[in-house]
Parts: sequence; structure tokens; C-alpha cells
Amino acid sequence: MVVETKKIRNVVLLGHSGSGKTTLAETMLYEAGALERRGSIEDGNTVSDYTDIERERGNSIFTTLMHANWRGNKINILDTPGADDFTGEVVSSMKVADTAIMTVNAAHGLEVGTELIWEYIEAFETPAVFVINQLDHDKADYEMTLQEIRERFGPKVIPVQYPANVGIGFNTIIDALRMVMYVFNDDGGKPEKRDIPESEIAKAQEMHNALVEAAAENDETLMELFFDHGSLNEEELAKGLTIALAQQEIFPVFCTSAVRNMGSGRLMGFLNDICPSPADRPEAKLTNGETLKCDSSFKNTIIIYKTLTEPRVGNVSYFKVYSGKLKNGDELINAKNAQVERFSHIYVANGKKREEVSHLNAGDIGVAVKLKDAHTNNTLNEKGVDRAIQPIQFPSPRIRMAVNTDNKNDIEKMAKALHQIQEEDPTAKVEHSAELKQILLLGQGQLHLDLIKYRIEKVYDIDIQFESPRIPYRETITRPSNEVYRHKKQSGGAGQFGEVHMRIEPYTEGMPDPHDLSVRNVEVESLKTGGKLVFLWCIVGGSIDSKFSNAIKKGILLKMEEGPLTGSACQDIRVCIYDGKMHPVDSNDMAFQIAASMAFKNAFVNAGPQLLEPIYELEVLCYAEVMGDVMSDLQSRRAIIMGIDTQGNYQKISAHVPLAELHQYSTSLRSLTQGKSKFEMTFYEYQPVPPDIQKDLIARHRQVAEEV
Ligand SMILES: Nc1nc2c(ncn2[C@@H]2O[C@H](COP(=O)(O)OP(=O)(O)O)[C@@H](O)[C@H]2O)c(=O)[nH]1
Ligand SMILES: [Mg+2]
Repeated sequence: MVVETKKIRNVVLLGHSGSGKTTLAETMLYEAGALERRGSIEDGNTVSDYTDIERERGNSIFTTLMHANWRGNKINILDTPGADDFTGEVVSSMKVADTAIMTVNAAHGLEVGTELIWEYIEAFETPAVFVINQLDHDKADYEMTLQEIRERFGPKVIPVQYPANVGIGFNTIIDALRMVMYVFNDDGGKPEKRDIPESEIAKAQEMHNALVEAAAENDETLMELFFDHGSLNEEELAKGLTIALAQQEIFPVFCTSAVRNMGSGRLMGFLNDICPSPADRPEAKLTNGETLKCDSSFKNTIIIYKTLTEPRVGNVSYFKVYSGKLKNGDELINAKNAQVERFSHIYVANGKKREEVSHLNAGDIGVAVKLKDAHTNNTLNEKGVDRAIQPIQFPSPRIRMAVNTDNKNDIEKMAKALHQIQEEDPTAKVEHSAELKQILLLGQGQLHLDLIKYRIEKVYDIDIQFESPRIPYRETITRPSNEVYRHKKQSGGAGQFGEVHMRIEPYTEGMPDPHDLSVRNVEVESLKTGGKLVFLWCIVGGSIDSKFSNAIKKGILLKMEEGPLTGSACQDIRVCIYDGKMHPVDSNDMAFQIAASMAFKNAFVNAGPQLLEPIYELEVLCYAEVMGDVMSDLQSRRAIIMGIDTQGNYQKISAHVPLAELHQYSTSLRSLTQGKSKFEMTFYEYQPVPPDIQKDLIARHRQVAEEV
């Protein structure tokens, strides 16, 4: 269906995994007549969880786009996955949604998944309503759940309804906005409207007054009306609530049983009557600082918020029309790469089912297939328009694993598959590390990586394994050392001869030239693994011809790539070549390269060699109640705590931690804190490895080297 902008509602379902988002979406579609029969999670036949993997797991992994017609309005429903590993799906949906529904499971109370999403509600300034779901559950506790929501999110959380009975027999909702009681029969659906019984009137009236006050508070005219009449009529109330909702001055609470289809119709009525259309939201921000009005009469601008590849179809692009009217056959230009894309077919979607439409108005969400070179976050414009919508900020990776396959022939195929996944999923990254000789997969958490593995195995038919990523250690020295090395080979054919006298020293920026040598030439090599080699040519009297200096430097650089301790890259060393010997016939580049390499190696082990390890700056955000556990865990990881702060609902711990101690940190932190935490890590600097650990690492390297 196609409707004008004012009649569009873009709604995103958010909340802890298992609270009932997918079931609620199914029920909403059914109530709106978009479905003939409701599917269930248990039967694996919901509209939203339609992929094999979601059915198999009984859990949402991807955001699904659906839509329903409600009294001539079009409600686009985005059903997101709840698990923290799929925050990327949540962020992209929030970008295009105009109202958020936060589902809370009445049997569990407020859960951390719902809490964590709150910061996105704040960041996107999305109007939000709460739905207390599963009121039919035998463990449902409405009062406790409401209290927990209000404790966490404050007094702007105001109930619109409350259940008259909860648990197995749940069938009655008292609506304080309309001042009516809804009684459902066993199948749910359309309830019978009754007067609120005498015993509940006082409670309902009190709630009603709270809603009226909240509605009047943010608008002067309404405020005056309220003072004059002591109340607001239905129309004024609706207007006030719309304003309050838009300014996040009210977060209304609804009651449902998604499974029994109770309460979803009223919720949709509210979305319809009170919640904003895309045109009622603040104008979209563009990258150049300007804003863009959501208006169908403007020129076309759309943003792609999600892409995926479907078997047999190829590229599928989900987009929102930010302004203009996108018509079948339109050509738009990608602001990122200037690619012209033709929209030969435009679809609206209900899960995997797509239906072709002639056009979509500003504010609507749709699907296009087979675009040539369009990716998530790309803005596409009508010819002559040069706009770029502010991109979606995806979370950066929190976990990394090396990936490998037993079958050597599959390596290239695997790399291709990983590349494809990176294209579709902006929260996954693939790095080919020449240094570590590993392919690294970075993602949001173990579950995220496991699902990528599953997809590679199922879709691309390649068996892959995860391995621990190697740690990029570095090697350096702590004191000077001298070495004389002669390389000599004089058996058969042409001989080889080269002798090098070398001094090596720890290099620091700005250190003075050696006072006892006369420096003829200085070369500074910046190493691609970080740090420097400073190469001083101090030969007097021609004991080595300067034509061999390059070969000597090369011998040193080669050794520095795979250092003498553990085969890690060396850094920050000054080498002085101060004497040597040549042979008139047998000296050549190769001989001097080998001599230099050996001299360097021997000098290195006598120069107080030191392993360095990467230290990361770690920022953990956690709830106060789990802070003690997080701290003691960090201490066991050789962390140095740099500070503790309060940030919103969180305690923020900043620490410096060796990367070697952060393996699987995401998984263990999650289980340690029951998910009430999150973290970010960025590279800080290299620091010396403690002596006992250095000893172990060297011993382990020897052992591996001998085995090979
Ligand atoms: N008793 C009861 N169970 C529900 C209700 N809504 C959902 N469920 C069940 O809760 C589980 C999780 O539901 P689902 O819709 O997948 O939650 P989501 O992870 O938030 O999408 C499933 O087993 C549903 O059948 C409800 O209102 N009452
Ligand atoms: Mg779900």
C-alpha cells in the first residue's frame, strides 16, 4: 500500500530478547488484517523470524521490515533482535523509525537488554512507549515491572492502562486515557468495552489526571485550557500527548499479552492517533550541517539503511525516502560513488514477502533489489541534488578471532565469503594480517561471530574454525652491545667472505651521536610494524667498501622482521657499523648480508633483550552492583586502573590492559555481569612484558620452532 507522508508511522520494536517483540509484531499484523492466521515462535512460522537460522534458534537475529494498514494509515513495523551482539540492527532501525516500542516481559521485570537500548532512545531522541507484555504469564507481576521501569527511566514513564487481573486468567485492561475497561474473550482480538467498575474508578481517575497534566504541560494554550476547565477534552488531550511524546516528556505504558492477542489493537490505535508521522519529527541532519524536511514535494533523497544478499535475487537494499516521491523507474545518483541506480521495481515488505508498489512518499520505508553499487549508509539523490544524510554510527568491534579452514583450497573462497559478510554487516570487520599471518574476524560478541561462522558453513559451504588471534609482540633491547661476526665459505666454486663489527644500542628520539666513533652516514628507517632502525655507517679507512652498506642494512632489517626472541618484529634500535674486513675476490653483497644478520642476532641477545606487548585502553561501563566483580576481574588481567567515573546509569572504569589478557573478554565480562556492562578498547602503546611472562613466551617460541 502507498499512503501520503502524514499517514505513515514508522515504529521500531525494541527490548530484551524474549520479551515478545516478534510475537507482538505478528499480533499487530494479524489485528490489522495483514495476516489470516498468526504464527508463533514455537512453530517457527512468524512473519518476522523467517530466516532458517532464526527459525532454528527460535530467536530474532535480523531486523525485519513489516507493515500494516490501520484505518487508512500505514504502520511500518521494524522488529529488531534483542541480543546485544546485534546492536547494529537496532541502530540502523532506530535511524529510520519515528516511534520506539520498548517491550518488557511482565514475568521477568525490567531486563538489561531493554535498559541498554535506552541510550539509543536518548541519542536518537525517539518518542518511545513501553509495552508490558506477557501479562497472561503465571509469573507476571505488573506492579513490580512498572515500578522497575519508573525507577530506571524516571517519572515521565506514565501508564495509560493497567491490567485488572494478571496471570493465567488475564483478560481485562483498564484504560485511563479513554476511561474505559476492555474485556477480552479467550481468543483475544477485539475486546468488549465496559464501564470501569466502581472499585477501580478512583485509581483510573488518578491515572487519567496524570495523563492530562502531562499532556497540558508542554503547550501554553493547552495549559490555559487546563486551568480554565480543570481538564482537557479528547482532542486537546490527544494534541498534548503528541507534543509531550515528541519531546520525550512522556513515555506512556501499555499492557498486552502478545501470545493471546490482547491489547495490541489499542496500542495500534495509539500509534495511529498520537504517535508522530515522519513529517512531525525534527528535520533530518545532513553531513554539511543543513537539515532536510520530510516532504513529498521536494526532490528525491533516500538513504540505504540495510543491505543483504538473498540467494537467487542478489542485492536487496532497504531504504527510507527522506524527501520527495520515489517512483518506479526513477534514477537516483549515489552521493558516495556517483553510481546511477535505476529503481525499476520498488517494493514494500512483510518479512520475506515483497509486494511491488508504484511509488513511495517521503517518510516511507521500502525495498529495492539488484542495485549496482549501493551500500548501507549511502544517500541517493535525484539528479541535480547533492545531499548526504548523516550516516548511521555503527558500534565498533569488541571481539576478534582468527579464522582458518583445514582445506587449503577453500582459503580463497573463505576470504571471499568473509568479504561479502563484511559488506552486509557494518558491525563485522575482516583484517588480513600479514604480520600475524592470520585472517582476523572482528565483531560484536561470541554469538555474532558464531552466527557468521554458521552462515559461512551453510551458505558458502566452507568449514571454518576459530583460533586465538596471535598477539603482535615487539622486541627491543635495553643496553648497548658489540659483536664481531665473520661469514666465510670457501669450499668449491666462488667463496664468500664478509666480516662486520657492529654496535647496537636502544634508540631514543634525539639521542646524541656516539662520541667514540666517526659517523660518515646516517639512515633512518621507519619500520612498517612501528618504531625505527637508525643505521650509522662509521667505517674509517675503507675496511668495508661503502658499496656493501646496503647489503649490511638489509641483513639487519631482515633479522628485525623476525626478531631473535620470539620471531616478533624488532623496533627502536641504533646500529653502528664501525669496522670489518673484506676479501678482494670472495666478498659480495650476500656475504655481508649474512654477516650483518648474524652479528645483529648475536649482539641482540647480549643487549638486555626485551619483549614488548600491546597495551589497550579499556573503558568498561557497568552497573554499580557489578562493579566490584568487574574490578577484581580486571586486576587478575594485569590491568592498571586509570580512573572511575559515573556516566548516566553507569559506572565507568578506565584501565590499561595488555591485549594478551583480553582474549574473550567480551564473553567473560558478559557472564560476569549478566550483561549489565559493555566496553570499548583502543590501542594505547607498547610496554615491556614482565620478566616471568617473557621467559615463558621465549620458551614457548623455542618449543614451537623445534617442533617445526
Ligand atoms: N505467555 C506469553 N508468552 C509470550 C508472550 N509474548 C511472547 N511470548 C513467548 O515468549 C517467547 C519469546 O517471544 P519472542 O516474540 O520471540 O520475543 P522477542 O525475542 O522479544 O522477539 C516465545 O516463546 C513466545 O511465545 C506473551 O504475551 N505471553
Ligand atoms: Mg524477536
